[in-house]
Amino acid sequence: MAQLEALLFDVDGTLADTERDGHRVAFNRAFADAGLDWEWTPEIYGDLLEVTGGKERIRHFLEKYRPEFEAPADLDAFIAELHAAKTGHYKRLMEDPGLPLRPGVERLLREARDAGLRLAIATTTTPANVTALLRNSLDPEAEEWFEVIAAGDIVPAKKPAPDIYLWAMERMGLPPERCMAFEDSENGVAAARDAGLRSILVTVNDYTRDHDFGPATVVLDQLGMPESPARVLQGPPLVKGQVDLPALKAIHDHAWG
Ligand code: XBP
Ligand code: MG
Repeated sequence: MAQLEALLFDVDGTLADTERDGHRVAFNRAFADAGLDWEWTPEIYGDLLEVTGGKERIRHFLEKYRPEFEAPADLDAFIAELHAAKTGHYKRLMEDPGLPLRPGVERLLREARDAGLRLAIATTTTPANVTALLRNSLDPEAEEWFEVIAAGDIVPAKKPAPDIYLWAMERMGLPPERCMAFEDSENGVAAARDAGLRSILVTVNDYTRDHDFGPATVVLDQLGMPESPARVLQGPPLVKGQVDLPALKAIHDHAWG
């Protein structure tokens, strides 16, 4: 039986519900600062989320929603500058008003650390965003909880490509059968699956509830807390209504048989 050694966490939508009230607001503030009349409503943003990566998302928006936009000669530089401004707004939003972690995330991270499980991040988002969320919503030293923080442009292709998961496992010197991925979206599940991970736990959110999570081992509405049990939407039942260490082992065993 494959021994579970490491938990690899996606960030946006998984550790916290960062998209609608975090990233989306930061994008709109950067657009306003640049004098652009681009307003990403929650609905438009939900559609744009099919493309991972903020710079890639801006380019996708122009192609799909603003084909008439007279792009500057160096569009890459224009997008990069806009995205850097957005990242600045996101950092400030994580500081004030801040954004809470999803239910059960801090509980599970602390339990896993205390039990000696290795922790890593595997995310499409910009590294500075991971720092801002972890420091403000978890612990000022929380980055040190993670052996590897694999984020953003560190790899050539973003999710659904498997690159970010392969990079994280390579840095940890671990094979897929000793790792479990925590995700929120079909892009993330596809990335984990194509990196060879079979042990995949999904917690859905309002943007991803209707995604196709076929390859996931278990799909939940949240990780669960004693006062608010998790609901299993797909996969084996949880004994205690929350994802705790025994549940992680059962899920991993279910995935690897
Ligand atoms: C989510 C993403 C990111 C964020 C925006 O990443 O696709 O692009 O939406 O962050 P994940 P950036 O779910 O893998 O954590 O603007 O920094 O890309
Ligand atoms: Mg995500």
